[in-house]
Amino acid sequence: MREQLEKIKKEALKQIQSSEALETLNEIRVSYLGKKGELTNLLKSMKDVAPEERPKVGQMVNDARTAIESCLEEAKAVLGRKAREEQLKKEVIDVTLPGKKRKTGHSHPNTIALEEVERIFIGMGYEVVEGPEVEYDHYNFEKLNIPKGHPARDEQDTFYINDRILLRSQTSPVQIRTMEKGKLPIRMIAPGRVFRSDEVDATHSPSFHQIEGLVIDKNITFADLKGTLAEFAKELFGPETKVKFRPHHFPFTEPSAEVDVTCFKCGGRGCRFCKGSGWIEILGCGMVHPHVLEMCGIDPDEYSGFAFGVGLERIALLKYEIDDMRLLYENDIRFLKQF
Ligand code: 2NM
Repeated sequence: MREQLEKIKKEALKQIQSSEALETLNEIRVSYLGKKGELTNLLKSMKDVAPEERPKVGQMVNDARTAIESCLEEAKAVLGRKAREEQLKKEVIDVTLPGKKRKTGHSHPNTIALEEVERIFIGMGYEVVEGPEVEYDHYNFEKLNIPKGHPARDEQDTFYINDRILLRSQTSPVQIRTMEKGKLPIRMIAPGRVFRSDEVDATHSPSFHQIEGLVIDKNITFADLKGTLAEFAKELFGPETKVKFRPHHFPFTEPSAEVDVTCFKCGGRGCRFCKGSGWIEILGCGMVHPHVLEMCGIDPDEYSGFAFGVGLERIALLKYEIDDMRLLYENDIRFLKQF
């Protein structure tokens, strides 16, 4: 029995020391110390050992067991360390290598211009309000003082979805919806996409963007409109910029005006950019028509207000000296990256 035990122990230690994987160690543990393992089997034959010998033999079996166990533990630790070292070697990172360049996108000139305009008006206490692109005829025309049969309806060809619903041709319906809500005073801009059935060329597109502004309060006058737009022009085109108001007509404002700014290229002396005139037209504006206020439930004897509208693409083209609007819709990254 003693010899048998020595043999088992020697064989086990040899196997453990030559094993190269953690799984093999586990198999070895089972084959010697498991329920049907060799050492366990040997222990079962204790009944054949003379009673006076049993404590001694028992001690020997236990010693063998301890020896195998500690050998297993040690081998496990060695193999574990080796595996970890190998993994670390495999995962080594050379921090001196150059990083991978990620291609980033770029803000569209329209977006840059819009954010600039929003920044200016938010600075003057305005709110930015958005509304639906698919509108009722009622909000796009009727409540803007453009009834059926009015010549202004033919001036801009509108996309109709049915006889009541259309693609908005301006963002003023957003102002109408805001006035209707009845919360006064109002200081807002309404930026957004608008639609007109225009042929595509260097300055036209069937879908472009507008920013319309609206202020309604007690005692708002044309002087407030002039001061506001003069300030806007200075912030947008530079502190030397001057504005000029030319009488105009819109059905929804009275009086109405178109606004020119001094050419920011030549400062007003006249150049190729402003076609020699020194002035560039940028927006339309006016005092909100009393009838429009009335239709929105606002008493024109108590409140007055001004409104204006600018084309976003027009500002982007001017500011970034782009000579063809179509470039704004092609999304060629080589073009976009320049702004
Ligand atoms: C413009 C020019 C003049 C305008 C008017 C209104 C409203 F809803 F208050 F009546 N919103 N926007 C307006 C006035 C728009 O665009 C060239």
